[in-house]
Amino acid sequence: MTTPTGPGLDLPNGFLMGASTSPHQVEGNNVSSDWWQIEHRPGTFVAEPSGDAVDSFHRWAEDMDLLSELGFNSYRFGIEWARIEPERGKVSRAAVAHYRAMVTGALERGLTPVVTLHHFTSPRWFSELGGWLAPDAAELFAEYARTAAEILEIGVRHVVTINEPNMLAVMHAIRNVAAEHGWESIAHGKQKNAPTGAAAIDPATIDPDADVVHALIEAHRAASAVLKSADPGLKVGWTIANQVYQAEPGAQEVADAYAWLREDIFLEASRQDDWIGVQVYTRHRIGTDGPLPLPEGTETTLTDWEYYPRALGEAVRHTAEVVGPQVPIMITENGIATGDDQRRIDYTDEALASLAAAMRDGVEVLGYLHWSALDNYEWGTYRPTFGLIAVDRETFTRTPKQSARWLGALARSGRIPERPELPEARAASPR
Ligand code: GCO
Repeated sequence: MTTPTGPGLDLPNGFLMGASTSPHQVEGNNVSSDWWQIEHRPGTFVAEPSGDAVDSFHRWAEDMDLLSELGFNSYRFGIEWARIEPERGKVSRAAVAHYRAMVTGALERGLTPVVTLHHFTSPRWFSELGGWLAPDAAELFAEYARTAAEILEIGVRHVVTINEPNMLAVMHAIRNVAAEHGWESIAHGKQKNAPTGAAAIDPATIDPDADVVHALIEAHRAASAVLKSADPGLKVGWTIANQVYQAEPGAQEVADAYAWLREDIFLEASRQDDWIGVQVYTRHRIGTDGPLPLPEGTETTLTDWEYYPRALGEAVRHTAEVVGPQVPIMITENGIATGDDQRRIDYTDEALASLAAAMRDGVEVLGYLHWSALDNYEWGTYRPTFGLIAVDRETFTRTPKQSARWLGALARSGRIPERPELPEARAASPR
């Protein structure tokens, strides 16, 4: 694989280039989690249960070998709370040992671990207590963080407390609406249709649950305090789903109000963190009546999102604007669900060019972790393939795609592409 040519931005020393996964989506058999329960509940809306996923619980070393050999220097993976604490107060020492081995394995392969403590799934017992709305949710999560500190202490520098709290808040609100209609609860904001012919619940039309928003911020703060007291050198943050809300003419106020509970309140809550994760895929245009449908003929991906690579640069710029320059940014998820791997390269090339322009304009970025390392379980279905590496779900054989080699070569080169010809690419200003 030749190093991608053309103009490019030399990356800062220590810039992390790699890929991300999450436990429930890749490990398999997460049987003590609330998601597993939802997947197997009679009449569930979930099209496909996660099952074995891609068996990364057993094959994580192989995953890390591939990422290292491809040229990456970082891997974001998660610790599964439901494995660490399958019953309230009962810590599995075997699970702690398992994740300590993963941290050591990453470090031994030259992969800087970025570790997520909560990635949409919770222990069933926690959800049965009311989840994030349980009276002692923040304390329960902080206690889990205290246990997780035993894993992080052997060499993790960057930890994510909660993945996409803003999506969690939307999911709670959607469950409330589904419950009002007597529908199976919709467990993930990306499930567009309520079950059995009921009217579609479109996440874009549901406001996040404000009580959950505040509970998540409290839980993040409580866990951060525990982690920092366990290891003051730990860099603690969380990852926010950036939807790149673009106001149509005359709709700025509507767009700002729409973005507040869905994104900006979480960005503002990050101003005292060590870093913030940006997770972005596409944009959403907001008109005076709210979110606008995609115009006929818009190119979309396997998740029905608009193909819009420059969302990356726009999300980074917005995050920096709201959070402030004192909190560096890490891209912890960016990618595309597609069966056309060349389109994945096209998308990522343009996305990175928009990132380079933002970095040229002074935004401090710590790294770029692509979603996802592996084709995996996309919350109810295996159809949307985000992976740089394909996985045979019978044999679990891993096969790196051309995009994996292309991005790995970029990682090795220490440069990301610049595309001055792109309409929004900003003039390369001296840093
Ligand atoms: C999310 C999660 C990931 C998804 C990815 C693609 O943002 O929903 O962090 O688990 O799989 O974003 O939808």
